[in-house]
Amino acid sequence: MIVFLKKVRTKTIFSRFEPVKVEPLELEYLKGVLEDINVENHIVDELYSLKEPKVVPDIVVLTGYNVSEGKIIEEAKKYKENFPKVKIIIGGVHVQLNSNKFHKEYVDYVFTSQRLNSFKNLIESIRDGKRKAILKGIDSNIYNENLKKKEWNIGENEFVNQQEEIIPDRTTFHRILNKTRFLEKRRVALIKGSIGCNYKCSFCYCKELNGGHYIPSDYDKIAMEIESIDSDFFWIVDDVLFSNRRDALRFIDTFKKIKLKKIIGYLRSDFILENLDLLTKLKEAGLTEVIVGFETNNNEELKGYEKTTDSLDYPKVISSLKKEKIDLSALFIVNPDYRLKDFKKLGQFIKENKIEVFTISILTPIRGTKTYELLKNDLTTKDPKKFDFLHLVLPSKLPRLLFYLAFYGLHLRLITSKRIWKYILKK
Ligand code: B12
Repeated sequence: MIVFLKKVRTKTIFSRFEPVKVEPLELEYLKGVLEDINVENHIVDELYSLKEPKVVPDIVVLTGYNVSEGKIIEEAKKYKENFPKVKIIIGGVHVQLNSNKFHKEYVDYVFTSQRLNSFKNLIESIRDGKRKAILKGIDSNIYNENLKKKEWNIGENEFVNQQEEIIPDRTTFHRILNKTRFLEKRRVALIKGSIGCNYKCSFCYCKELNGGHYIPSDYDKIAMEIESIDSDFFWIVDDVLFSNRRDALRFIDTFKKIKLKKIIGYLRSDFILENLDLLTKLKEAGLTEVIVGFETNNNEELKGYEKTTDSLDYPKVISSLKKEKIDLSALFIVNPDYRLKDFKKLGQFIKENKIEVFTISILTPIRGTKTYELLKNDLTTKDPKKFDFLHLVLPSKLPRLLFYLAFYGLHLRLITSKRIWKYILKK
């Protein structure tokens, strides 16, 4: 049996510059599952020119983010036309909460669950010719003898309630290692520790995943995984690296015991402020860069986002990170309601606090979130490709052209950043 594991990517304005280029870790997890049960498999990813071999696949697994929704469906159709006997499986974070968009005649299975053991069970049942009509966490397109046609059977909801003992297969990573980057930082591996998120920001998609069930990281497991990978930087992509002081202390304890590693991770500003005394120890334990979702310097907007942070704390957070020489990537959101004075206020904040590296997103309701439910009737487009955080998908107060000018104008400061220049020169 031969399985293709394919990440369907869509070029966005962001990905054209490719400031961040990393391994398709979700496919490496699926590869890990297949290697364990001795199933031949091939990762296909055009970003790294990993082409599919010239063989007939028995199963094609497709994954991709919201922007690739249309492209995933097109790919499924193309594969089914080229190889009529192939089974098409679709999964991944976008699919998990938007399964009905993929209920097409040329698709066979759609994963609403992220449980890797369910993936293993499905592959084994296809391989062994066992037909299970309805599987937990999987919608299946099955032939109905009475109706004489295929119909979609919706699988029961399924959540992951404890860490699964599955290790990603990093052969692909080691092939593409020298092409990976996080801005000026080269040779960057991804690490996933926790599942879901235990904060409740209204715009965020991640907290909705896994049915809202949060499973914390096991730092010993992460450290062991990191020690087995040949890389210079390790980006732990969990929504928050630590949600409380105890977690941070456990992290310091674990990472002090292993050879120093350079870690990039997400932290909240309130956590940093409440634990300023730990920053030196965190730096010594390997924390090299933190990504902080500040979102906005306007407390009214923060309240609307249910972010539960206070923008008056932000300057202290930024200066404390600088003092410890921990790099910062600051994340901001601009609202389509913004007038020129709001853009100016944000620009001033970035300048006054000397923020060297930042990204600014245009508030984009992602299907599956609370913000989406609130604003879905106001959307000006339904084209998935436009939901890349860099397009207006809601009506703006300013004329659109002026909005975009102000939005891109805010980014001009980035050309004064040493880190950005390092990235450009290295590229
Ligand atoms: C790193 C990252 C990236 C990297 C790419 C990472 C990669 N793996 O290739 C970069 C920086 C390039 C990127 C870009 C974008 N990203 Co991004 N990214 C992330 C981030 C931080 C981590 C993703 C990751 O690699 N996780 C590690 C893997 C292993 O975890 P996982 O995907 O959850 O997979 C697990 C399970 O879900 C399951 N699983 C996954 N796939 C499948 C498939 C099957 C069949 C099965 C059974 C199971 C399964 O198994 C895995 C192991 O547990 C997430 C936020 C987050 N904290 O998760 C956002 C996130 C995935 N990105 C998002 C978005 C929107 C984008 C962009 C479109 C926009 C943008 N400006 O960021 C672009 C466009 C990319 C493109 N051209 O297609 C959204 C996706 C929303 C959605 N509905 O699709 C997220 C959730 C952020 C958010 N809160 O909105 N991203």
